[in-house]
This record gives sequence, C-alpha cells and structure tokens, in this order.
Amino acid sequence: MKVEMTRFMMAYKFALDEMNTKINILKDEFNYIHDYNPIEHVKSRLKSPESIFKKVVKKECSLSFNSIKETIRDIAGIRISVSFISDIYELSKMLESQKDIRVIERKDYIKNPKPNGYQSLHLILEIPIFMSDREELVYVEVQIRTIAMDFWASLEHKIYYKYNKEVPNRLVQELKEAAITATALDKKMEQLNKEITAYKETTAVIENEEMLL
Ligand code: 0O2
Repeated sequence: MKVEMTRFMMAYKFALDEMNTKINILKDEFNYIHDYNPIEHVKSRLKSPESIFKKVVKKECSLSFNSIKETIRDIAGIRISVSFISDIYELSKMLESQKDIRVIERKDYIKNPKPNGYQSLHLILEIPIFMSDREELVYVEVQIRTIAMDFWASLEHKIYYKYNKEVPNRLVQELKEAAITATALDKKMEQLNKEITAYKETTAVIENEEMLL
C-alpha cells in the first residue's frame, strides 16, 4: 500500500513540475517579448496524505485510488498572483490553449464572487505525465488572482481558522467591505496601467518618427 501511495503521489509531483515549467516559460517569454512580466508570485503545493484523507472522509469518497483521483482534484495545486485583472484572463487563456492541457473545470469567482467576497479564477486542468512504463493523465488545480485578491484570501483564511470556522458577524461584514475595497483598488490600478501603457506607446511612436526625420 505504501509503494502504491508513493507512486500515486509521485504522479502529482511530476504534474506540478510540468506545470511550473510551463509557467516559467510563459514568464520568461513575456519578459523577452513585452519587457513586462505579469506573474508576481507562484506557489505550488502537494496536498499532504492527511489532508487528502480528511477530504476523502468529508466527501464520503471510497478509498480506491481511482475515486480519490476523480473526487479530489486539488491534490496538486498552483496559486499564481498577477498584477492586474486582465493578466488573470490573459494568463488563463495561454494555459488553456496549450495542446497537451485539457480544461476540466473553470470557476470564475471574479465575475461571480463567493458570498463572503472571495475572488479568484479556478481551473482544473488535466495534463499528461510520461513515466518509464506509462503515461498518466493528472489533474492540477490552478488558482489565478491579483495581489489584492490574494492578500484578502490569506487574511480571510487566517481569520476563518483563528475563529475555528465560526467567524463573528462583525468580522464577516468587515471582510466583505475589505473585498469591495480590494476590487476597487484592482480596477483603479488596471485603469492607471492602461493609461501608462497608452502613454508609453505614443511616446515610442513619436521617438520613432523623430529618428526617421
Ligand atoms: P487549501 O488548503 O487551500 O487547499 P473542493 O475543492 O471540491 O472541495 P470547492 O468549494 O468546490 O471544493 O472548490 P473551490 O470553490 O474551487 O475552492 C477550493 C479552494 O479555493 C480552497 O481549497 C481554497 O484554497 C480556495 N477557496 C475557496 N473559497 C475560499 C474562501 O472563501 N476563502 C479562501 N481564503 N479560500 C477559498 P481548500 O481545499 O479549502 O484549502
């Protein structure tokens, strides 16, 4: 059983390595071509066997590797923080359109935030992993959000556990207000960035024209 569990977990580790390589390539390519990198932070994690087991119990899933694989699709998880909301969709499009990636599920908590204010784009992707004797299709959960959304989510997560999942109403309300403030900040930063980009483009055109004179 221990060997099987190691083999089971290994596939997820390779899937994370594979996805991290894909993300690094996108990051480098962006830097070379656009002189700009939309990716601020990338954090990846493998769910521990204890957390997998807790979720198995919670979801009343049977203990076979196949049903664990189908029920718990976030054993391999990657969280990407970007600067602007438009970067979220641009990055997700780049990942979703890769030939060896299949999009299994897409939850847009930015267009439809959770009632507590949580915002993020969640993708369940399936990628092939090639091993010495077999090819396996593995699920990876990718969460893409802005720095402001990530800041909010980490604090909300801390509060949720600090109060043992019974957060006082006043704090719930204040967290909702903080989520609205974070959205307003994201929108403002996006608009400022658009203005700066447009300004840079016009000055570049003028400089080019002057060089031609
Ligand atoms: P961890 O430790 O981050 O992995 P499922 O994953 O199928 O059980 P669900 O609700 O269908 O559950 O999945 P969903 O909505 O895609 O959200 C799963 C993950 O998103 C969570 O994983 C969190 O990481 C994050 N998330 C979702 N809602 C919230 C929220 O309200 N606040 C914060 N801070 N994070 C959230 P886990 O397994 O809960 O935890």
